[in-house]
Amino acid sequence: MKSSREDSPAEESIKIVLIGLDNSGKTSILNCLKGIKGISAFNNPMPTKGHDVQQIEALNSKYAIWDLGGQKAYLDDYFRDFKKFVKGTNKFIYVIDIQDPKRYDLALEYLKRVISSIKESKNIEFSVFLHKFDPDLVFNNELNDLVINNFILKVKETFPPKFIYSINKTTIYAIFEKTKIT
Ligand SMILES: Nc1nc2c(ncn2[C@@H]2O[C@H](COP(=O)(O)OP(=O)(O)O)[C@@H](O)[C@H]2O)c(=O)[nH]1
Ligand SMILES: [Mg+2]
Repeated sequence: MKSSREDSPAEESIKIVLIGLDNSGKTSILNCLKGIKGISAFNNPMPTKGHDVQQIEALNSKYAIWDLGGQKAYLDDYFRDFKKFVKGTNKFIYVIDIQDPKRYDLALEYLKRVISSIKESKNIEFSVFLHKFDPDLVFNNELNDLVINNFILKVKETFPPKFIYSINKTTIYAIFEKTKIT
């Protein structure tokens, strides 16, 4: 869904782009940032169609947060016209559902495409959110420290040398907790 404000974003707002596979938690993160925590935890948000832009004001700064719906059809569209997302962007946040190891490889594949689409652009911060890292996360055969550490290695290998980025564990089941791990 396109927000009507998209066409006239405040010049001075900080542009953040949230991108990642569908169901990774982008819209929920955005809702938390907007202060409507809880709603997304109890109701499944509708999958985002296309992209949505929300304006948020916090700590005397204005933010324009672009939420790129992650369904395959849209992701492929984004790469056709990626300049639109890169233009004026201060920060990219790539969101990965840590609880979905079956789609780790797909998430890495898209991460690679995102990185190669923006690598020419200077001064864009880049964060990876290993999301749904809930406080009560239960480990099992498919999901455990070893699996996650291997995955983190693969995430790191996806970035070219000298590319500056951070990897963080995030969850909506805390007061938006973000722990920097690299
Ligand atoms: N366990 C858990 N579920 C989450 C978290 N964040 C979002 N979800 C759930 O993941 C699903 C997909 O979230 P959504 O925000 O629609 O993902 P999007 O497609 O990337 O926008 C929803 O059912 C959310 O309630 C989280 O931190 N932990
Ligand atoms: Mg969404």
